[in-house]
Amino acid sequence: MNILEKSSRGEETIVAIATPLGQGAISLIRLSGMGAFEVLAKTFFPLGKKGRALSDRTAVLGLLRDEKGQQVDEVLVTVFEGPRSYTGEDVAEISCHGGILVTQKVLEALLAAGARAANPGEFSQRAFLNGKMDLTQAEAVMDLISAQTDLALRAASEQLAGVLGERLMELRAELLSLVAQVEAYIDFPDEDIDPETGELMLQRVVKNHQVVQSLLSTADQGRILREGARVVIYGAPNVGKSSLLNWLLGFDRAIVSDVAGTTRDTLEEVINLRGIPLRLVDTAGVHRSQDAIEQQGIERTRLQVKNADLILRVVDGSEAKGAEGLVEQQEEGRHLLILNKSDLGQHSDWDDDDGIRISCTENQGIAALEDAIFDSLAAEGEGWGGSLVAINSRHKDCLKRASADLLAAENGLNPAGGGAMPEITAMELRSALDHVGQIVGQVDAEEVLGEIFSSFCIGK
Ligand SMILES: Nc1nc2c(ncn2[C@@H]2O[C@H](COP(=O)(O)OP(=O)(O)OP(=O)(O)O)[C@@H](O)[C@H]2O)c(=O)[nH]1
Ligand SMILES: [Mg+2]
Repeated sequence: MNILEKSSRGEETIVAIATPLGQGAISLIRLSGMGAFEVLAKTFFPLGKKGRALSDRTAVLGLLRDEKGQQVDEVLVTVFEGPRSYTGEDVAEISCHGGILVTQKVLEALLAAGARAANPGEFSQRAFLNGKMDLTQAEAVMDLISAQTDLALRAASEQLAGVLGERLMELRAELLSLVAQVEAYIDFPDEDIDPETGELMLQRVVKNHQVVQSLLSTADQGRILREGARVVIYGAPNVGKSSLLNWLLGFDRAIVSDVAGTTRDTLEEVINLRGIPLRLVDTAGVHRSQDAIEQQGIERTRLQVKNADLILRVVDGSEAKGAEGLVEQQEEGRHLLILNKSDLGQHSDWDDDDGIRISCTENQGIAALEDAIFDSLAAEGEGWGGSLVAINSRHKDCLKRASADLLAAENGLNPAGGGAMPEITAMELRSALDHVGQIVGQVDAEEVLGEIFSSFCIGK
């Protein structure tokens, strides 16, 4: 059958330029919807043998004409018959020459032929609605596009392959069977859950709660891969903080001098450390200062330290402890002690400290430092090596709610709590089930969908 003759089945057909706007070898324009082939038939005229038919998944060369019959470009068209396509609908991909104007003209011709301009993310939204992918996979498409480092890319491709979705579906299946088990009791109002069964149920709830917790523990890792880890270089004046920033960056970004108080403002640069994006922040040295400008700088340092994923606490290892006059700040979270200026020898005060010994001027210790940063940013017990499940903030929010539901169910089922009311436990488990379902998109909450897909780029 010639696909161009296939009749429309009434779905709105969307069109968008799928490649970035700019000059290039080719641009790709994508059409999707039950009327996609009809729109194509009005605008695309295959070259070559007379009456050449377009067939599924075969590229065909032809001319694209506007509504007046004017030739716009010579293009290559590939059609994908639904449901075997990205969106699950009939899809046509038109490759034209990669000029800004010519691409725009092709788009206009397709719009004039009856297609509508797609909204951001609408192709992926349709793919989700047509069951081609779950929500975590659809989100992974965007992560994949915006990935800046190898590890971020790997995490996104694993999520796109459905690794996270599968874990969540298993969790959901478990919860569903638990709900069924508890609800069976509701049908017999006179019966309480007997202690033995109650104990078994409690164990199952606890097990599922652990799965939720372990997924939640990947949230930081996910944020770090998507947005970069905030690594703040912190310490007294003159210990070599700016030297360390320059050294890790590979060029002289910050001013280095032997005058204490050289850095006054915070300074941020992004580097790729073995696949992890790092937002490295150099700060003003912290000490007691009477200088008003320096005090402002120190205040900024404090704010940076507060929001850090990792603090690199730099000291001059050749000097006695405390000689630097560092005013310690209550440091929360992870930090690494770095003993700089190892080329000048080590003061005996530091002999018992575990810190990483480096010399910025002599290029010593960088590998050990990178190892330590890399390891300390990995999720606890997970590391960066294995499967890279890394949830995003939306997943985290849903999982937190599920976790609270499961905790409530646990308390209800706990014999110490005086026996469970099956109705309440069932309700709590159902709520947990809903929250897990929202992550993969098993619950239809339209606002959630709208919010997710509107952050996509057009044509995706
Ligand atoms: N010998 C030696 N000197 C170093 C080393 N690292 C830095 N220095 C010197 O220490 C001095 C201070 O370095 P900076 O990097 O400006 O120190 P800072 O911690 O940023 O100082 P402030 O910005 O004033 O807080 C400079 O003269 C550097 O050349 C090192 O590993 N060995
Ligand atoms: Mg400095």
